[in-house]
Amino acid sequence: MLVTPAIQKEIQRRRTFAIISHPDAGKTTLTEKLLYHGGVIHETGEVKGKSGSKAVTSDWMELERQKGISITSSVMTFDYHDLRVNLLDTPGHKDFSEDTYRVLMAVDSACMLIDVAKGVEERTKKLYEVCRYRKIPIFTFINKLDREGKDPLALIDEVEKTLGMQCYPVTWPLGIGNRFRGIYNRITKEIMLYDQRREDVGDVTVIPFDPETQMHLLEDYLDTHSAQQVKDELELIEGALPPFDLAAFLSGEISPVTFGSAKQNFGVDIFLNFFSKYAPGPQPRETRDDKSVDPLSATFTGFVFKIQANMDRRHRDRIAFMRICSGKFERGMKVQHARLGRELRLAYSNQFVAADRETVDEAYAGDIVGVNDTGNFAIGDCVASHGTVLFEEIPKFAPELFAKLSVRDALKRIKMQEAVKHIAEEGAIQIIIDPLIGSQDPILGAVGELQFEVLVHRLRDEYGLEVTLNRLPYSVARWPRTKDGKSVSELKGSFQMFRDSNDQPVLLLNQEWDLNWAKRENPEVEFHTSITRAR
Ligand SMILES: Nc1nc2c(ncn2[C@@H]2O[C@H](COP(=O)(O)OP(=O)(O)OP(=O)(O)O)[C@@H](O)[C@H]2O)c(=O)[nH]1
Ligand SMILES: [Mg+2]
Repeated sequence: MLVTPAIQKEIQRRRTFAIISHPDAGKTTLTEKLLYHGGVIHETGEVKGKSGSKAVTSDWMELERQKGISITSSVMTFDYHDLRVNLLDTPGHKDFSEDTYRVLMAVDSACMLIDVAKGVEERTKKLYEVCRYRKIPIFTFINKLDREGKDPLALIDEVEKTLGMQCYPVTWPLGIGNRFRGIYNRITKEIMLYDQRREDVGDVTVIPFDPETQMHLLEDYLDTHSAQQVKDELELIEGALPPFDLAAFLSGEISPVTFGSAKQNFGVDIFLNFFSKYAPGPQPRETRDDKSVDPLSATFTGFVFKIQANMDRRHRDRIAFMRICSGKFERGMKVQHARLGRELRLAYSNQFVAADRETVDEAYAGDIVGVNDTGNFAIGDCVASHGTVLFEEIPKFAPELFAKLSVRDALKRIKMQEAVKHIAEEGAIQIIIDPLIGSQDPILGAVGELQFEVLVHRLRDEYGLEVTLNRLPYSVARWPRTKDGKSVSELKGSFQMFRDSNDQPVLLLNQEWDLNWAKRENPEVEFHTSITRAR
């Protein structure tokens, strides 16, 4: 059964997307400018701003502000014309990439940022591969045009060759760095003139421009060399490019490219307008039994892709971020929780702009709602208003760094254990227990160094705990399983077994070499890099 036409209309106006890239390309800066255009904020804070300037909205966590990098993904909802946009700003640093990968499970499209001077960087490449694998359509935004960088044609060529994806330039830059004079919008056949001194973002001079007959106009705005270069470039792309192929975009084969400067809020509105015209609405979701859930289905379904503790520290809250996959969400509704196998009432639900929240009474497929949680939800959990639904599993990375924590004030040990458990539920660190020692002194596993740094900082900042981290020599974690998926708690070859937070046996080893040995000794056992949270 499908939803009513009114609900259908709501679902179809949802656009949910993530901004992804290598660190520092300008994702958070672009996010801010998009929020500005969406009317959510009226003044944009400078990233890594000087003291006194307004802090960035989507980097709301204390440590993000100190370091000037994004540590955790952040959800922002705003209206733009007829659309309800759910935007997810993701961290670029590889130590937080698990968070970014999870976000990519929850979106229908992505905007990939490229720094004009740096081109396609390593993390961007990895994230692109995830999008490609999941067939997520990708917009490309080439950022920092106000700085010197690569020639646009060379960049397009680099994107096409390194990523193996075709580009469709929607706009074209007129000059770069000191010679940056504006952007030509190929769709509307207009030039937007760039003036760094302009007071208001709306203060942009727009002139109609037809490259077929008006190339001479370029000389009015650009120096002779740049004018000639742009002429040559435009002749080339106008002659060689077929019209925009929407189907090829939606299947992830071609990417529309816009140029701009997020910092100067230039070219951002062109991207947003193009996005609102072509970004796909909520897409069907695959389930574990190879079925597909139609977003317009009358049954409400959703899954949790992110958990965040202490967004509101005073209340020590815990928010489970849920992507709605089908139907309509109503606050207070009862849902079937697949992992727990029981009914649950979703009593408190919020919609977010970074850390600011508003109670939400209704939401629709495509939306992301933050449900206040008292411990019922784990990442990957699925809910449905009727029956049981299990969506694809969310990948979990094997930790590669291990440590133990000690707290200076011995009386605060219990408090520390609770705090660590709280933060571990977000999925950034994993708790592993040595059965001989017990749960009072756990081993912590992380994928990257920065996660440990964040943990120590948050324990101090959010819980008032001064802790010391003592690194352990392990570097490999594997979950031993039989061929038919049952856990194995004893291995041949005198290996010590640990237990994870779901009480599953896990093997910790110092190096890959030890793993090879374990495999040789136990040929009938499979050594998994991760297991699902669901028991
Ligand atoms: N000149 C110039 N600087 C920019 C532009 N966009 C962003 N920046 C600067 O680049 C730096 C990084 O910007 P962020 O927005 O924090 O980058 P990010 O991609 O969110 O970084 P992570 O979240 O840590 O991966 C900041 O100093 C910004 O001010 C731009 O268009 N021009
Ligand atoms: Mg950022």
